[in-house]
Amino acid sequence: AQNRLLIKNGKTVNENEIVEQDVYVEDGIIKQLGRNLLIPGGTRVIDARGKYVIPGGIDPHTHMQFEFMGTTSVDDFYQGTKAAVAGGTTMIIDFVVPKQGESILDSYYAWRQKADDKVCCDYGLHVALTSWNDKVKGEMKTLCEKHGVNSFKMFMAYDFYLKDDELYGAFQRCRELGALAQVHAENGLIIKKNVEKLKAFGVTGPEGHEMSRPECIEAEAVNRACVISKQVDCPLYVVHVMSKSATETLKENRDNGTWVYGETLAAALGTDGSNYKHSCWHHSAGHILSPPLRPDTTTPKCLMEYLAQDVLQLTGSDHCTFTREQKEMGKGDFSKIPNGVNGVEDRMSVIWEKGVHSGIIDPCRYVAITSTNAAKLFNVYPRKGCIAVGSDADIVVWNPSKTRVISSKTHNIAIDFNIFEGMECHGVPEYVIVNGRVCVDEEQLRAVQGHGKFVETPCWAPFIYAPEKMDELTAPKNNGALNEIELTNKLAKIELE
Ligand code: DUC
Ligand code: ZN
Ligand code: ZN
Ligand code: ZN
Repeated sequence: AQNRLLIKNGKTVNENEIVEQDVYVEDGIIKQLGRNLLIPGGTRVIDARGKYVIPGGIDPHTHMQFEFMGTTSVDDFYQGTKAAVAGGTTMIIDFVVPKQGESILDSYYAWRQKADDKVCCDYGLHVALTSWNDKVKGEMKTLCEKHGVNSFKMFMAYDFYLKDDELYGAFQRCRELGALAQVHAENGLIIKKNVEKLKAFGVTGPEGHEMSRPECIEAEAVNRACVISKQVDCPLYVVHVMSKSATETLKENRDNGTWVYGETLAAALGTDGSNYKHSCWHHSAGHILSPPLRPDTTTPKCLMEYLAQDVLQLTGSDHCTFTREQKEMGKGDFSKIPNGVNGVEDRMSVIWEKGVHSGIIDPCRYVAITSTNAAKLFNVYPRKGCIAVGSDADIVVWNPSKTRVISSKTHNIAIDFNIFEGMECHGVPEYVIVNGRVCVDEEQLRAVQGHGKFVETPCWAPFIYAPEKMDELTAPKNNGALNEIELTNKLAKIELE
């Protein structure tokens, strides 16, 4: 009876409550919750006594087999999702990143082709806008209406960044379509200048990376994106918030009426910028991602506290893996070190360790920031992101009293390095159930290539996450944005005077 499963004696955790109850699964769906359930004979029973039964992790930020900075990230959709499952993540949302000028629709199809037959768990897609024109505008509509895409990412750094007027147009289009605008927030223009300056000064090593992109460069871009989104009145999602000042900027804008969500990364919570000073070149280069880890070593704890306070709402991995050899493309020029780190496998453990085990968040908040909030914001809730009757059986039996040590010797990803090397993590995913199938069984990985499928993420998600914003849809409140009512009033006043 592969298709029937009873998880007994555990504590189910949702964002709002912990309940001692059993979970009965049939044909990939949660069918019953409670004690003393009536179950057909031949059902497999998993004993979860003393363990938490949590919704499978949703990683809203990955880059599998991504062509970037002259090379391709090595975890493909098979190995990357296999590793995800090993770590207790049962859905990823990857980024389609079209070449500049390429049709975003064609690029989307290409991503589907890369992923569909390979994925071990369900996946969704965001689409990046690397150019801005009428064709892109038209294809955005098609992606939203026909292909289950509800989020578009704009880079403010890298060669393919959008300029402010283009961001404005893209945000406006997102607003029209009910999609979520996402930004990679760093000031690309200033980074370029800084790289030139540092090189002229003779800085070539990995330490130059963070020096060229300090916190203020991130905070400035967060502010600019917030200001534009407020003027356009569209919801905004800042991916990979990596610093205190960027978070504070985000908070300040939200407090002033900007509709903005913030995601931070397992990397930012589990490690820090002191690694760029490591004597081993490969070690430093291995930690390079953008925005970078921060030299202020109190940052990880601070970001966790921001997650606890709902200043930040979600956690991703930005999983984008390059081997030592690939990183060597930047030997002698830090700006050519491919940007990216691991995280899809270890995110759940790292956040449990740094968040729950260290007493900053409780298991409910843990579920919210690793799963529920992503499900809500990308509109797959309550199908995913909770333990509820009718939901997909994406479930993790989490044993909080076991520990494991993260190591590249035992990890399931394709690189010969792990940014969390040596970290002892309390909390182990003992069973990981993906669409009703036991894919980690007593800690043994049994992921199945092609078991996952593409999951459509329909539009209007941000409005569903924040129902009070529904009003604004029909009658925009004036949050400081220049709107027609405001303008008419102002002009009328001028005429009277
Ligand atoms: N940052 C990274 O470090 N890697 C992939 C893309 C990005 O924005
Ligand atoms: Zn990014
Ligand atoms: Zn070395
Ligand atoms: Zn990314």
